[in-house]
Amino acid sequence: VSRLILVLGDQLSEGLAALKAADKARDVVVMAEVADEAGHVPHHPKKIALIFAAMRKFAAQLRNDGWDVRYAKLDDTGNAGSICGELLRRAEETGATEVIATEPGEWRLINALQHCPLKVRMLEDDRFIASHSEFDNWADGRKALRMEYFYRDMRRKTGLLMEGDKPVGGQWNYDHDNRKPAPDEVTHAPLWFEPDEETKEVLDLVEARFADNFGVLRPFGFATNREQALRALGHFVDHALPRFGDYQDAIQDRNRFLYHSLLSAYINIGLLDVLEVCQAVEKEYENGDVPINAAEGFIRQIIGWREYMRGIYFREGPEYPTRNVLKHSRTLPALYWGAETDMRCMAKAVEQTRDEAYAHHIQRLMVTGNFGLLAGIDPGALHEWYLSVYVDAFEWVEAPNTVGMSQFADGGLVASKPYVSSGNYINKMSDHCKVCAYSVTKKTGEGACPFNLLYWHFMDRHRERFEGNPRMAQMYRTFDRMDSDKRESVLNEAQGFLDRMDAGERV
Ligand code: FAD
Ligand code: DLZ
Repeated sequence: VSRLILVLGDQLSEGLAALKAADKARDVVVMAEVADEAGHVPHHPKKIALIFAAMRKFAAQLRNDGWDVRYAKLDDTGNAGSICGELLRRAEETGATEVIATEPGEWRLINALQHCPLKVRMLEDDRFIASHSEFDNWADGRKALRMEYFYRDMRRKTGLLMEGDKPVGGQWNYDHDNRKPAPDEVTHAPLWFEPDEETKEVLDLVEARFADNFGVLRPFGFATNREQALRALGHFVDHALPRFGDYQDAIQDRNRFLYHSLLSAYINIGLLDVLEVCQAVEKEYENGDVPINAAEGFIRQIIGWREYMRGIYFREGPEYPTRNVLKHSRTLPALYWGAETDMRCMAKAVEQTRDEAYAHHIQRLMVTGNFGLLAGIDPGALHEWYLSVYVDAFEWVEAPNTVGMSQFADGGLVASKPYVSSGNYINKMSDHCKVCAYSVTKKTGEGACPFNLLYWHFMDRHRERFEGNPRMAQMYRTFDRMDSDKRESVLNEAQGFLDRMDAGERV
């Protein structure tokens, strides 16, 4: 009797655990575009298009390799609408009673598979450097789960940028070199791909079915198969990597991508393997083509942050995305969905999110994330927003970044202090403020930058929790040194801004 081998839309890797455990001669691969997955949050149309196009091409490749693949397109008659429903349909069709799955990257879907009335064997997803038990062994008994120490273990485990048991160059981390504002001239552009016939068919489907979702579908240029993703990797290491480190934290008004790789979606859906990506970067360093701060900075994001986030998500369990220790409850303002705003940094970050389904890390953390935290927006609403609008968003990586790193809603498990800043940080790292309707140098009064006002509002709201944090004590001293009239007017103006925003006025 054949078994069903489930391959999800972010499991498009030839070496997937379920495929490795299968028998090509008798087992049947099940892949399905389903309304449940495409509709549980309002995904950006580009994200849906990428996943469907890449799924179709991966299915064709598996068939070419001799697999029996049962593939359901979204508009096929008989499409059961959910992953479990599709498995049941294929079980009936083939007589199979057993499913081999690779653990999904979201508790919701793990739960759905566990409750599916078929025998489901769920294998650990081994497309990561650290297994669940390795992460737990590292975490057990530690008071603080700091990424940096986990990262060093991952360097030792992979041997990446190591000389014996020592980090190359003598330091583990070169982040202090990675904080330059963007140069005037950015010559690099990411590699895009012209949609082929198969991708065009998907674009038409997505246009017809998801027209109301936030986000611009065309032009669509993402890589949709492994060969293209490998070309995107090659393009990045050849052209952008040398300057990746220097400008990693920079934001530029007229350039959406700077020297970022745009590889996250390809890695997350399985078109690229984490080790192959990191080894390609390491090789450039060894050849003398890129500086250590670029190579180390990039590799840290992947074997450090990415692996660490996954560890946290699975260790903390299904309730993690609902955490809200700061009890923030503000409704997500319409400006996150493109309503006009005079805050240039917010307008530009949301505009490019709508157009590209992409914003780089500092935009997500220090612009839209920072604003959400300062304004006290419900972290659950922000979580749903980030999960919806980015092409690379899957809950295992998105939730710890949003709920933990960006919103401090886990109480400091991921971040040792909240990532909040006034307009000053945005002014230092970007050129938005030069063309903003607000004045970043004004702390109060007409035209004062809302980040300046909200920063003190946040600090004041959460004094009890953060005053004792040594990394924040200095800011409380600064606040307390202001004369009381000024303190009062900052807080009143911040409240006025929030009231206007809540009332739906343009802010
Ligand atoms: P680069 O800047 O070129 O970085 C290289 C690679 O490092 C990325 O491709 C990615 O694989 C990895 N990486 C970098 N930072 C992180 C990080 N903090 N966590 C995990 N991996 C990282 N990343 C996602 O992949 N999916 C998400 O849903 C996601 N949501 C986020 C939400 C918030 C609020 C924040 C602050 C960050 C989020 N990130 C997420 C992390 C990061 O912003 C993206 O990985 C990055 O912007 C992707 O663009 P890139 O490929 O050009 O990255
Ligand atoms: C994100 C997504 C979307 C939009 N659609 C599908 C789909 O139709 N079929 C599928 O197998 N997977 C899809 N995915 C990816 C899943 O939602 C993903 O596997 C889970 O969120 C776990 O990471």
